[in-house]
Amino acid sequence: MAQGLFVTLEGVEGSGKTTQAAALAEKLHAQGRRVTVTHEPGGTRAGEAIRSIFLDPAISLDVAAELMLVLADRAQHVREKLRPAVAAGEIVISDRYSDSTTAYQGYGRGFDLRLLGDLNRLASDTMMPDLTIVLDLPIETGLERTRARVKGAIRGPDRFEGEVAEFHRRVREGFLAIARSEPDRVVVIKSDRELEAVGAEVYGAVEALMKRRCL
Ligand code: Z5A
Repeated sequence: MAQGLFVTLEGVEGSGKTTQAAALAEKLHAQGRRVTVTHEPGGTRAGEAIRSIFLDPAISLDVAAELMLVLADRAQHVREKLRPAVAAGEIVISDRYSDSTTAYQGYGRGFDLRLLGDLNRLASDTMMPDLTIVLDLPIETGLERTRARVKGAIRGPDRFEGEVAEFHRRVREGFLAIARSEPDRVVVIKSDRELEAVGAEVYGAVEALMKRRCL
């Protein structure tokens, strides 16, 4: 059976990853393709349990413990879900993956980037995305979008939504630095635009990859 594809969506919060992952999956489904949409942290039963601790600001977590949780989540996600689905020929779309660890725990929290590279390789079993799309926008726009959502919801801000603007700025810069260092894998798409315009570019990037792979 032909190998599938592994596509990740990355970016600061409120950049539109979840919305664009769903829209992309719908377009691919409509073509009769087999698609799995998943996310980190989460995506497996163990991952969802980890996610609830990871995001809960009422649970005190040292930054090293935060890092270990997200790596444990990825180790399970890769082996239980991502690798089997790609091996079965599916197009797998993950809302966040290892670049989020580099951006949040590396650029945001200050962990050594080389150490994170080693830990990411261990957790991901060296599984890298075929394509990563970084949805980029000013952090103020992303935070406004998520604050509007928090206002209308029962829950308050999660661990990261409560961080200072400077943290989110470093994270955004981290994603852009990753894109500069790996231009063959990572595409940056401006996401402070109409949903449909962003969606068309996201689909265009995936379509170009499918053509290159003759899928
Ligand atoms: N994290 C980490 O630290 N290390 C790691 O290794 C990993 C993760 C894997 C997960 O939070 C947190 O975990 C994340 C990093 C950390 N925290 N932060 N920050 P999450 O999964 O709960 O949330 P998120 O990943 O940050 O996603 P989000 O806040 O839900 O944002 P999004 O998925 O990018 O955006 P969205 O949900 O599609 O859209 C947000 C709102 O904007 C929504 O109301 C949309 O309708 C609206 N939207 C979307 N696009 C548009 C456009 N184009 N125009 C107008 N409005 C729009």
